[in-house]
Amino acid sequence: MGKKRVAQRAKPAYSAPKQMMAALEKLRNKPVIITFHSLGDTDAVASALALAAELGPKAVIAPADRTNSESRRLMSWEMKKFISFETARAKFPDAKIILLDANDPSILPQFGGRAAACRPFILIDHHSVSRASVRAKTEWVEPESSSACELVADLIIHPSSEQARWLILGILSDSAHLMRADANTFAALSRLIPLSSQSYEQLLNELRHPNNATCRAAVLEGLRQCTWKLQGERLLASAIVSSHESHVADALISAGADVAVAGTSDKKGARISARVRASLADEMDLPAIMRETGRALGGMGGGHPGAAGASGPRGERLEDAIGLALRLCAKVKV
Ligand SMILES: [Mn+2]
Repeated sequence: MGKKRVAQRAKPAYSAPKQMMAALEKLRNKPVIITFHSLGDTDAVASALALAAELGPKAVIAPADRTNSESRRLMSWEMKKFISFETARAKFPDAKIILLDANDPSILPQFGGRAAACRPFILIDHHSVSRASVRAKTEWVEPESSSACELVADLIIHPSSEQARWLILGILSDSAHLMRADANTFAALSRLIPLSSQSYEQLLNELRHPNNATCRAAVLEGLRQCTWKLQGERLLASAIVSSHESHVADALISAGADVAVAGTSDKKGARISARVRASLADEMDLPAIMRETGRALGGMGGGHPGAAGASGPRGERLEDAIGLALRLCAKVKV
C-alpha cells in the first residue's frame, strides 16, 4: 500500500466535441427549436432550458407532448414559455431543430414515421443509437453519461445561476440522485454547485419532495393488490390499480421486485407501466416488450430500458396484457 501514487489528475472520459461547440456557436441568436422526448422529464426539460438560455432569445422550446409531474413541479414557471412542436414549426419553418435526451423514434412522435416532415439538425443525447434512431447532422451521443444535462453543462462555458440550477436538477434526477454517476458527473456538479444560488442540499430536497397524498394512497393500494412470482432468482411483481400506475411500479421495484408491471383501466382504455431493476435493464428490451404489450391493448408502447409503458383503447384486455408483459420479461435469460 502507498507505493502507487496517483501522479496525474485523471482525464475526463469525454468532453464536448469541437464540432458540436462550433455548430452551436453558429446558432447563437438564430431561430432554433429545441425539443425532446415524449413525456419530457426533468433532464429533458432542464437541458432544454439551459441550452435555450445559452443560444439567446430566438431559441424556443417545443416539447413532443406533455411533460412529467416532477419536471412540472420544479420548472412550471419556466414552462409557460413552451410552445407546441407544430406551432413552433409553423411559426419558424426555417429554424434549425435541436433534439435533446432521446433518439428512439417510438418516444419522438414529432419525428414520427418515414414521411417525417423534419429532421433534427443537432442531437445531444446519453442514450445509445440504433439503426432505427432519429439521427442529426451534428451529434454528440455519450451513452456513458448520466444525463443530457451533464453533456449540456460541458457545452456552456459560463453558466448563469439559473442555468446551473436547471443542470444540477437534471443531473440529480436522471442519475437517480447520483446512484448512476461517474467522475464526469461529479466534476460537472462540482463546477455547477458554486454557481447556483441554492445549496446542493436545497436542490436535493426539492427533488425529494414527497408525492401528494392521493398518489401515496394509490401506491399503498398497489402494494396491497400486488401479486408476485419467484422465477429462479428473479422476482416478478404486478398490480392492477385505479390510478398512478407508474408510481406503483416504482414502489414495487423499491420494495424488492426485479420486474414490476402495474396497470390501470377506465372507459377510455388501459395504461401499463413497467420497470426493471437497473442491473437487468441492459439485458432486457423493455421498450420492445411494451410495444408488444401495447399492441395487445390495441394501442402502442415504448420507453426507456429501465422504465417503459404501454397504452391502448382495449381496457378489457388489461389483465391479459399484464400477463403477456410478465411472460415476455420472464422469457429473457440473464
Ligand atoms: Mn435523460
